[in-house]
Amino acid sequence: MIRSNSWLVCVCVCLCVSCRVCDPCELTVRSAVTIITHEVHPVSPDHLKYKQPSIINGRKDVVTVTPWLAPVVWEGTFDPDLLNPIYKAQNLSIAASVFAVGKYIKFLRDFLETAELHFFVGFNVHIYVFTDQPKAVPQVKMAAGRQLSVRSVPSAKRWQEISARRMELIQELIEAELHGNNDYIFCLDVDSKFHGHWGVESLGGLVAVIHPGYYKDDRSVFPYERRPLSTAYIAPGEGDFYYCGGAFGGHVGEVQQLAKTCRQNFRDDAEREIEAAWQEESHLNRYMWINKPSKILSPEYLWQDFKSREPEIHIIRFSGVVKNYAEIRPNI
Ligand code: 5GW
Ligand code: MN
Repeated sequence: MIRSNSWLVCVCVCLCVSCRVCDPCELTVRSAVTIITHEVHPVSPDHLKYKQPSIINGRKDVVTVTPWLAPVVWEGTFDPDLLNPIYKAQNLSIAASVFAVGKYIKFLRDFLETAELHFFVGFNVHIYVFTDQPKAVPQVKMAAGRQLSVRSVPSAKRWQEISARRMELIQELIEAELHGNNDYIFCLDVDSKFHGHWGVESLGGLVAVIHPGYYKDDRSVFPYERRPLSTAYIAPGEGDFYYCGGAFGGHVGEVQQLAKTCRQNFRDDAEREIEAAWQEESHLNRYMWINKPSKILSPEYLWQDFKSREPEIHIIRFSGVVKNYAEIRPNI
């Protein structure tokens, strides 16, 4: 089936044999249907004017491609003058999910207001807010083509409950509403603000953001789940990068698969009375290790306000605010 937005979607039915291609614990949680998406080549409008690309000059202080040949997006690796017209012609819709439960509702206004200024400006954007306080959702003026929907969720006493339900609600949202209407989705933390451009350069099949806290570290010190009993287990000599739980996304079909797998793994762990070190972030890291992201976003896409600026960070696009944990978190 060829979709109007230039994606070719093949549905393959995989017959499971013990071929050792898949990790056994992934096999138990994956459905027999795998959706593979292939992005077809970008089509540029005729006679588009933009800066000449160079094949020898570019960022030399950072790695801009992974060993599996996925681009790593840093300032200076893409040209919005070229990308925007290409993606504009596709009339895309980008969804974003954000949870604002309990005291975290106070972060929502800044998140929404700054999203208006920086997040996919000029594109169709649909933000889905999941909250236990729908009446407290601030009225934020949104530009044409942008909309907000509010979804009620029950209050939760423990973060672990919220975390466990995030993947489930994202999966349900995609299955019930996004397929066919939205092309991409990003799942974002609410305790963050946009400070700079975040646009179509971030689009890809499966998109992960490098965590700002560990990007210079050896993988042996990444805070992956290290107990083999957990489905999120990654051994000390394994893994690629440490990815953020606070921002991830991609094509809706890919994110549906991710959410479904992480949710199931979370449940399998719960049955064995084990909770991964960083809950869904651990499961996300396990998923992204097996299912290599097709695009990686640099820590420009989720910095932390308390961190001092590093020389390779030329722009901060989205950043976590400093929070008073004692004030905002329910009893953990
Ligand atoms: C988070 C931690 C402990 C207890 C409660 C929460 C919590 C998270 C909450 O009470 N309400 C809520 O809406 N969240 C959602 O989960 C927010 O979207 C939040 O941005 C996201 C992740 O939690 P964070 O931001 O506290 O996690 P870190 O790792 O960014 O500090
Ligand atoms: Mn956060």
